[in-house]
Amino acid sequence: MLSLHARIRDPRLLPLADKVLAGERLSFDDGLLLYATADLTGVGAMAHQVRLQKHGRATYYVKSRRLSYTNVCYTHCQFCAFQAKPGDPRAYALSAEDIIQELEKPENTGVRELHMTSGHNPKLKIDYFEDLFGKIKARFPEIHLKVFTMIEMDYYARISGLSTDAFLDRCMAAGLESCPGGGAEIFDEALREQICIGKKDAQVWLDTAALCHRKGLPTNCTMLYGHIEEAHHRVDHLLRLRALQDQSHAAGFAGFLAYIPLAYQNEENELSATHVIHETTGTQDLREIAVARLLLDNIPHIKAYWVMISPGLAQAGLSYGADDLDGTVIAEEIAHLAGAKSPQGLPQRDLVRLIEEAGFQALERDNLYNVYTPA
Ligand code: V47
Repeated sequence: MLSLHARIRDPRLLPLADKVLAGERLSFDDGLLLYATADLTGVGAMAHQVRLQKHGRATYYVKSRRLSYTNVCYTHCQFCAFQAKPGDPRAYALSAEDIIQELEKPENTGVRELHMTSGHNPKLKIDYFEDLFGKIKARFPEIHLKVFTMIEMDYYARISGLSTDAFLDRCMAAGLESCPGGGAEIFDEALREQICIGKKDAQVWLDTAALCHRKGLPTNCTMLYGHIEEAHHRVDHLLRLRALQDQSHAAGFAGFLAYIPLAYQNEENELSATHVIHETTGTQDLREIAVARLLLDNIPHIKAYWVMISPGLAQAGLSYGADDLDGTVIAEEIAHLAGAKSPQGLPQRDLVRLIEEAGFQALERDNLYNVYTPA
């Protein structure tokens, strides 16, 4: 097999390859170079090297049901096609009974994770969430509850008149087990003001994630890319995640389990109505996965999110640093309402085929990356 150095064509990447092989951390400027170079396969080769060191050929997926308990949202994110303002005929909020009825449908048999992110609906307070989590866990104790972006958590704690700490204690006692990585968007303050005016700032997202970690609640993290941001915004975002993960690890907590680059879906939203923004391309998507694997040296799992970049490209992403295809992702709405062309869910057999045909080992996992052995 060719050595790593032999697979790199841009000589500027060679010192980075040295660092990768020595297990040394990459810098902000290294990150800029990873975005600037035309040598995508060189970047991919470095990311793949790290992926093989950390995970070998193991590739994870989970049987996941997506669900949003409400689409009513008082925050104004220009990139979002999901939100409904009160009075909108599409506006809804689901009860625990509605969600249980949904989960009882045959297509949800075997689901191991309920992943819920939603709008910011001022009518829903702590008692709603206690009722929701308590009833869902009572009916489906085997389903892991992964709920709230950091921004949702901050919002619902505030309108419940509680500190985030107290809100979290009550949600965890009712059954909350981990949190998805959404709501991070892009941390740069000026850019955030342009794509999600009025949304809580980066520090709120980071502080809330830090609090979750300190309470032993694992979370994921994301970055929304492919809109009006530039490479330096992305490097800044990734390094802020890395710094927080350092802190959480130093304090003895697992912190972020996975990072997911979210490719901007450019339909039916205000951002695309006011800017010319093209769909992300294959090289952009593969580079995001690879750069994440290289810069986020302390976050164990990198997902190739097939919903936003297509199953075929996510499969290629497994050779560019990703070790996780997310999962079956039944009934996803946020990306699909914004124009995602991927299927509304992939059967387990298709995920396994994607992974195995790319030469990797398919492992069904739970939310904490425990692997299920086939019966
Ligand atoms: O918070 C909204 C983003 C997030 C668009 O933790 C958009 O395992 C692209 O958080 N184009 C929800 N993205 C999705 C999410 C997620 C996805 C997969 C795995 C995990 C995980 C989390 O989607 C939102 C927002 O950041 N989003 N609109 C859009 N037009």
